[in-house]
Amino acid sequence: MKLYYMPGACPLATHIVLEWIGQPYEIEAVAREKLKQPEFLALNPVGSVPVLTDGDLVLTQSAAILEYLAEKHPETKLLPDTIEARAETRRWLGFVNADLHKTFGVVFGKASFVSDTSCQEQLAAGGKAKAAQLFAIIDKQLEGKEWVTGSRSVVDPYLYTVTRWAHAVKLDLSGLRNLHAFFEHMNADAGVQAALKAQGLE
Ligand SMILES: N[C@@H](CCC(=O)N[C@@H](CS)C(=O)NCC(=O)O)C(=O)O
Repeated sequence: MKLYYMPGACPLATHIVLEWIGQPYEIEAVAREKLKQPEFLALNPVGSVPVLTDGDLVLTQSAAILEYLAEKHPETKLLPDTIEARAETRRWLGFVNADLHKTFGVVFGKASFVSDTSCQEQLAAGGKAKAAQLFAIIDKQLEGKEWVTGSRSVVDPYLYTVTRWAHAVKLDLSGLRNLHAFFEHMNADAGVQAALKAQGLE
């Protein structure tokens, strides 16, 4: 099994899950300029990471990859047993992937949406404001919980990854004490620390 990644980007969530699984795997860093070159586009026509290969399987899209790993390793219990609990996990996976992550796509990728630099700044500011609203929602969900859904799941490393981005863009998360506690608890996790170290992010 091999994970293609860029340090600190969304594949960090998959990387943490691979650590939690505890089976051998490989990683390969992809330079940003290589993403849109034919060799990498043959793996992922979108030209983005993560890509996970497992034998003949070439899988893209974080949510699909995370669910694949959880289903391949049911012993990790990263997806729960009942259909109701799995639906709840997918709800929060969708929230992090399609709402939070996508909003950061606007902040980090502002230049790909508009060429005018003042419009880019406006777009990034709007994205950050939207992200702050979304973090407030997940902070509420984390009330009284160590993990987003109450038990450890594929959602947690993904939320951890996007929370790192929030810190990188100096998003004001003060007051979101549940999110802060979650972040500290993830920072102390051995699998998280191993993935950060492997990506040169300690
Ligand atoms: N929908 C994809 C989005 C992947 C994505 O946005 N990857 C980013 C890193 S977090 C990337 O490779 N960006 C480079 C680019 O799109 O040029 C997923 O959920 O995996």
